[in-house]
Amino acid sequence: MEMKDIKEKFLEILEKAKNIVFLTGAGISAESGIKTFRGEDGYYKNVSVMKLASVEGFLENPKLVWQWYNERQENILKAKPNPAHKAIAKFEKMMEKEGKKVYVITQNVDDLHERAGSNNLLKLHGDIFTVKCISCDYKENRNEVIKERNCPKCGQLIRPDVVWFGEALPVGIYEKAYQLAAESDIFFVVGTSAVVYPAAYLPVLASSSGATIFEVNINETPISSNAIFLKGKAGEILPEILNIKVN
Ligand code: BJW
Repeated sequence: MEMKDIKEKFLEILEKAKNIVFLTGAGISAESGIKTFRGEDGYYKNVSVMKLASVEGFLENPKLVWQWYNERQENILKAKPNPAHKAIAKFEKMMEKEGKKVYVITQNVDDLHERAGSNNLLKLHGDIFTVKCISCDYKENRNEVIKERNCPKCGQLIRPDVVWFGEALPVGIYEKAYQLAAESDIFFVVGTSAVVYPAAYLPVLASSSGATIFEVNINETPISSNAIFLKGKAGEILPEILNIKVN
């Protein structure tokens, strides 16, 4: 389908739509200079996923895992929201005036959607600037490179408050995401390889509940055959399809 025809179809569906949901992944932040996980230049290219993103990996080598998170925190602090984050945030405000709701469900632990101005945001995999104790209930959020390694309450190790493999998503967050997907009329899948569950289940659920799926990615994914696929960079495609001017 040509971009012109896709835009027409989008506008036609949008007219009747009440709930529009965006599921985003690492690819949406790539144009802000943040690496993805599974790409050619991705974080998991040289080091095993389980060494960096599992409790077992962390307990085996907390120094290595913390070094990775500190580098990422530093990089995110320097990064700025790109036209894709901005277009979604502007679209939310624009749709609000028409009585429509726009939600973002992100797998990203960066804060670029917040900084772009998205308000209805669910973070499935946690937040890189929050730390928690592996033993007690200590938790703290600080927008900086967090260098402490031990809990000020009990002295045990502290870790990033993110969701690693084998861990449950934050309480109530998946349930809310599930509900939003089931109630969506339009469901955008942006910059995710759609291989990590349960996030990858959301577009499937949305589609089986009757939503139209639009996917924006530089490569096809397991979702593509079931979606209107827009091949290209999120920062270029989203402003165009949403018809939003961003600076
Ligand atoms: C562009 C672009 C541009 C580039 N424009 N596009 C069902 C089936 C099979 C397995 C499972 C299942 N259910 C559960 C599992 C196990 C597991 C899993 O999914 N495994 C599969 C990988 C096989 N899932 C879990 O373990 C989850 N937990 C769980 O299920 O718990 C159950 C439980 C219940 C109750 C009690 C206890 C347990 C947790 C998953 C956690 C994932 N965590 C990570 C790390 C988060 C912290 C951090 O950031 O450090 O999340 S892994 C990593 O992958 C990160 C990401 O959020 C996630 C997804 O990656 P994403 O965003 O898709 O990035 P990439 O790199 O993969 O893709 C980037 C894409 O962008 C590509 O497609 C590019 O083409 C594209 N792109 N530039 C547009 N400019």
